[in-house]
Amino acid sequence: MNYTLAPLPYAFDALEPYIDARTMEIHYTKHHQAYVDNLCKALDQFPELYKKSLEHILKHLDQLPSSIKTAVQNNGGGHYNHSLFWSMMKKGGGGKPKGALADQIAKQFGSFEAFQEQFNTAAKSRFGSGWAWLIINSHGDLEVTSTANQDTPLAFNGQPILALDVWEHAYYLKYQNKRVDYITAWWHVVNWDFCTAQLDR
Ligand code: MN3
Repeated sequence: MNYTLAPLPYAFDALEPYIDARTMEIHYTKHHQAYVDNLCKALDQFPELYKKSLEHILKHLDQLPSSIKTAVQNNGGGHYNHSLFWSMMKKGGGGKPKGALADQIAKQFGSFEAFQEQFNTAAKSRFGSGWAWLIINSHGDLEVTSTANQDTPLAFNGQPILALDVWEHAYYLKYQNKRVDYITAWWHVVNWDFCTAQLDR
């Protein structure tokens, strides 16, 4: 058992009123914890896999023993995605990125607003459960995309820059079926400093 739940970088109520404390508490202590536990349950059967990084494992899912592939894809992805997601938000976040990320967004999408619109569309139109992403794609360009369930951009060689969880568990208590309201509110807590630092990874 090698993976553990890292401390949340802020209090459950830090992202109020945009993301409510009860949702944060359940999302982190129940959902994220379950991904960690179930990832370990799968890897415990093949402990040598603990020597590989989670990123490596998620980039090479086809190399996994078939008996645990789906469990690792879902729960390893869940652990990886949520770890990023918590860090990509902060109290007093929002606004626009600065520096290198701002420049690259302007170059690639024309403007921050044009990028935001593409991202919103990806987040709104992801059917069912999944994630919206800004990634660096395999050509080294910024790209907006989305994934189903807990699939990660690592599987298609994408490096995450910004992520939004659009599973209902991320917003249903406060926003019910109004995913668009959740997306709109979430922009107020984006941690652009963390996202910008992802460019240099
Ligand atoms: Mn989630």
